[in-house]
Amino acid sequence: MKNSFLYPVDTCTRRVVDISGIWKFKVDKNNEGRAKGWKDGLVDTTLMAVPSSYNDIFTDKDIREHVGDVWYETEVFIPVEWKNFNVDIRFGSATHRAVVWVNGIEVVSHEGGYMPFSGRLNDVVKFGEKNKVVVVVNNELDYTTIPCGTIKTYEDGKKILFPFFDFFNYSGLHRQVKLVALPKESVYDITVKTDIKGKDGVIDYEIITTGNSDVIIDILDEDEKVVETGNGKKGSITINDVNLWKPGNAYLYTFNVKIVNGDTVIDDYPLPVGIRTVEVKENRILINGEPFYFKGFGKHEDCEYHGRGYNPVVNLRDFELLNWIGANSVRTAHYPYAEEFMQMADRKGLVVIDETPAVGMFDMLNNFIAAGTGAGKKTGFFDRKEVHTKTIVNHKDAIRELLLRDKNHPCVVMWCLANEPDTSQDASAPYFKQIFEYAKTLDIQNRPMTFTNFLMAPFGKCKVHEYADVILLNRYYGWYMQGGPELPYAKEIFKKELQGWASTGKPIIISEYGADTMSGVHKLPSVMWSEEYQQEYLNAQHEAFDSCDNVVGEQMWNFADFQTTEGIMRVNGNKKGAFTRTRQPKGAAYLLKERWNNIPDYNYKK
Ligand code: GCB
Repeated sequence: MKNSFLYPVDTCTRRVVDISGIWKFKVDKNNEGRAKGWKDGLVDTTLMAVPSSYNDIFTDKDIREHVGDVWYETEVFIPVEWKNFNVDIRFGSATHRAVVWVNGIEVVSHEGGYMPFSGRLNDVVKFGEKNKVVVVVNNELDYTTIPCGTIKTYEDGKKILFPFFDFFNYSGLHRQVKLVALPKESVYDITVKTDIKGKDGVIDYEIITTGNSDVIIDILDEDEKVVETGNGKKGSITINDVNLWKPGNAYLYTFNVKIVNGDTVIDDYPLPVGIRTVEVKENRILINGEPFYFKGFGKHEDCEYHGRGYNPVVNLRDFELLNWIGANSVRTAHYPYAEEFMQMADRKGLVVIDETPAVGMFDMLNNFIAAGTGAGKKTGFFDRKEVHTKTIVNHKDAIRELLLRDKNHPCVVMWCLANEPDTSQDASAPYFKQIFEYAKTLDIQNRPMTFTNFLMAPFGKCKVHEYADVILLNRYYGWYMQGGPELPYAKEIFKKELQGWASTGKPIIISEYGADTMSGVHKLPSVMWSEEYQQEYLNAQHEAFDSCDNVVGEQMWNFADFQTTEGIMRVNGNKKGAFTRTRQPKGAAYLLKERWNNIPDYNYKK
């Protein structure tokens, strides 16, 4: 069996040791490490923090912008008493791909930068001794990878990466690395689906184990009292007088699975479960049967020095700010976030639209060059053959892994399968027909599935929206178009487009709207980039949303300022944050707080 996607936890049958920390590090400047056997051990190394992006730690621009392989090494002690366990090394993520060797032997490789993966160590480690772990991480992107980008190679061999997306291509070991000791017969996967029947809650479940011993289940409440029990690998358990998982008011039960042989416990795994329902009914999204209104942000995993590396302090600060501002939801733009983020969202009752890393399915670079030089015509991402043969395979893998990892989180109420693909192209339709059909087979909870539509495929031009259960719009009327003195007209144009989308009868969420704003720049009367303009812009957008009954949510872009590739459109990053990169409020944060405190979670639009 491959990777179990269950989050590693210590129980009476399992052991987890976090081996993150300071590791040895080496940038493979001449791309020679694989041929020269660096897998056996690195020489002339420097130091690196794990987890973190490696980009913003050094003062050397060549390392920050490095395209290709970087190498990591550490030593791990494997206790003798683990001989009777299955011993795995588990990476929370490696962006965008990695190969792992232990004592010179390959134990696992993984494609895709935002998912956990693990390799089995039993046959390659010395028990009771130290063992050498070497990892190569590669950050190259092309038209077939998820996300997408392209590389330009200069004559001297230097590679420059051009991501087809608007965030810095942070790379490295971004999440914790752990050793996991599992019993030989263990719980491999759990899938739950919850329902509400009057005052009771129902959990339908399916469990996969690696053996044939009996399985029993205890359902514990938040006081750790057993409230229900069950047995068998598949079944249904009813909880009387259930406490529901509600936005802003989460209640989590523990679905505790034990593999037993008589009185002996072979394995023990606790899964947090929240009882809630999600459905789309006409132009509304119902959570626990009531029409929900999404208030919040598109976010990023981004902060100074750590880059995209998981940082528990920033994670907690972000939850504090989301609570302060009255947000009830976020979209994990533009990739799956750390498992610890999802766990916190479950605990805090934050509603999540969970996004794959399928971003950049738009031929930005070629179209930009064509526009600048007048040469050539628009090239279409979906006109490329390899997109329909290779990209689609990687895209499906990314969806499959995301659903495996996040399927049981009560916070996840919707799957966003791609951000701003070029759906103005005819050739995008058959591609996404396949993507949606595939994704629909994976979620037994049958949650709504969608993608974000971009402004170059407006109503009437988009070829893909029919497959989406909910329309997600990223719109910048008043910023990228009709900005400054045209703002009053921008609003009216937006209202008109919304009426078009409303005619589909589907619910609409404005999944991005925002204006770049330099914190501390004030101007009366306003000009673009000033704090005053950001607030006027937001008021205009909100008026448009309130004019359309089908709009059931607003997620401002972005929660905080974030780092991007350098260029003439960005001043040390994207500045559309309601908060600065160091998580302090701009004036707009107070405006949003005021508005969102006056919008109820439920039944905003009757
Ligand atoms: C978008 C993208 C997002 C960008 C944003 C912007 O539509 O989805 O990644 O950062 O626009 O600020 O331009």
